Amino acid sequence: MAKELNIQEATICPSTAQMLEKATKDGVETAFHRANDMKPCPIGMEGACCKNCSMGPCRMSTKSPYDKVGVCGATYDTIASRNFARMVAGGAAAHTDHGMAMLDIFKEVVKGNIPDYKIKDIDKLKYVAESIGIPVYIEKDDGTTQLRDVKDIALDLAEELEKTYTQVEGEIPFTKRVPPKTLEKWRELGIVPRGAMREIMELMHRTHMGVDQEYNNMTLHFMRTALSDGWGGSMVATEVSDILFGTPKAVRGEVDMGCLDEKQVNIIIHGHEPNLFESMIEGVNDPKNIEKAKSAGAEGINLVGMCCSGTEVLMRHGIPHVGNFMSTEAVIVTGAIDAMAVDVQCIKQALANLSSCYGTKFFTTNRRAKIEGATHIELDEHNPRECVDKIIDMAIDRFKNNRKAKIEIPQNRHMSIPGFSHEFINYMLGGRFRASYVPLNDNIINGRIRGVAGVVGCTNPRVKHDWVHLELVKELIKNNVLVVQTGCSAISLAKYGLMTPEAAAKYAGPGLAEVCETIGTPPVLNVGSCVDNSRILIACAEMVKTGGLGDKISDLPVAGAAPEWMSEKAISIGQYFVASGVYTVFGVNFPTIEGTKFHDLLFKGLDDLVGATWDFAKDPYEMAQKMIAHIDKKREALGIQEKKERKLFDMEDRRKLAV
Ligand code: SF4
Ligand code: MSK
Repeated sequence: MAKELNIQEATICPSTAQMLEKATKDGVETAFHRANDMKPCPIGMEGACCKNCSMGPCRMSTKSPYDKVGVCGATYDTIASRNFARMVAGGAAAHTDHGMAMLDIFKEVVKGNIPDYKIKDIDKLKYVAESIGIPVYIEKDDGTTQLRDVKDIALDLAEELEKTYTQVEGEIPFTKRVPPKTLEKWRELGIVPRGAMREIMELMHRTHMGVDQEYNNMTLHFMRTALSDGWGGSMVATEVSDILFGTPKAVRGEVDMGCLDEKQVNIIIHGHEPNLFESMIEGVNDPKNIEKAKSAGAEGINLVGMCCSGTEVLMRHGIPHVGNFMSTEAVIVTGAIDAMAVDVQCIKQALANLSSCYGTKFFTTNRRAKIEGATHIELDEHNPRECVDKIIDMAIDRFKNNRKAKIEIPQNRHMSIPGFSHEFINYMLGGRFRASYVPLNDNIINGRIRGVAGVVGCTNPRVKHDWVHLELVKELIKNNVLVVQTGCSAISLAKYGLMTPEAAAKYAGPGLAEVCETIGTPPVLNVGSCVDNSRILIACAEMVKTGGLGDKISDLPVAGAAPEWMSEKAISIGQYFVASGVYTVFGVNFPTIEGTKFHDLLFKGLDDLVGATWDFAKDPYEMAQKMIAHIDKKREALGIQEKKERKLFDMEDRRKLAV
């Protein structure tokens, strides 16, 4: 019999809790219930089970992992490092395949084969092209310069960026953005990534039975693979999406389930790639579709987002966002959703069944991701409106004919200010003509800002939903650490009001609050979806370039965390941050056993190689303390631990000058 779910222990999100109560009354279950009923396998959780061949599966003892070896003789360190490597491969493949899909669309748009999309941000196109050495201007015979044809720049860019995936030898294009000293270290270690296809293929080969059975060697290669995600596939996804759909700038955008409206046709887009959502925005604003909705008795069409698809358009257009990963089922329980359309990644299979319980139309739209029980309407990038209009029609039909389930919409909605792309942070700090990171670095040097933390990643029913994110971030900003966020974590914080400028006075320490009030920003910045962690890498590179904080990413007083992570993508992200030089702490659980050689390599040994390590803490306060201690250690090493203003050249200095 199913164990009773303690809702107060499951989530702190009032909307999700209200819907879990309703789910109980309605007799339906969610991932919270299933996690409550299913204990995680302790052996798998610690990376101690190998099923890479049919002589196994072989399970090591988690109490004494060196007591036995697998049938082939594989030790715990081999098994755990292979399992970890395969998680990196899975995560990196997801991000890079997403990036490649965006690049495919970009090429077709540039060639004029997709009239629905165009290059929206020419400045971004120029910036990205220049950053990897593609000429943007040509010199004319009379010595003056002229902007090249935009189409030519775009075609050159597409060709160059394709190497991110296919390059067999050499270094992928965005390594040109890596601070030189960090890149030098990678070259010494032999971990500068080639194309992601090559790295992932090699990683899958190495982890096959009987290949790489030396955990140090395995670790070097999964770091290389992770870097091909962070500085490769993910970065391409972000940059190309900005060029096509616009680079985010601060906008107002509401979050939480109160953004649903019983009187309108409610459509949710959930997943990751932004093109489905961008086309849906066009579709719901088409007067023909609005008219159809009105003739069905609705006041209009209410389009909202979830998960990272939602964050993409919250960032670019301020489209309301109704919840993160652990709220995707709860939102269906409202009964108010007429249609949910999904593309790829983080889509729970249970959504199909649950939707049918409430009469919600549930659509898959991507050829790579079908779900049993879902209606598949494939999105053809060349004619996206065909798919989108069909989904809108079916949503209107559900509104009109099948709203039989009792509707209950939690009345919680909160204002947030997302949109902090690297470009907007640059602009916000220095204005249009003096755009730069100098004010950020100066405020870190003078101690008003202690450091910067990236708090990112999923939500997970194995811990109290949203609570670990919220408490960690509150603790960090209270200690004057500026927080940047992506993915589901960003939505957690937006729901508790921390992504508004007013939150600075309420929650931030005095130094951070003063800086936020001066420039008018929240103390917690939403920089985008999970592929947009690449924006944080770019920000780190920019901080190094701006000066005063060392010459490598590993010198910066920064730290990363994924306190409620669940996906392989999170492991890949964590690994590319560590390999880039950012100390990173994970919560929930960590797939290694403390005291083993592989665990020690990840948690200590990597410091000698890349200047950063992994760490683990379940408790948000302990996690914050670890991150702050790391930031302080870096400040100490930089000689900026004592609070001091940047000294201007004063009269006394002048008098000391020998004339
Ligand atoms: Fe067991 Fe070795 Fe096969 Fe893994 S590869 S299942 S450890 S025999
Ligand atoms: S959606 S990977 S649950 S952040 Fe990007 Fe959220 Fe994690 Fe998926």
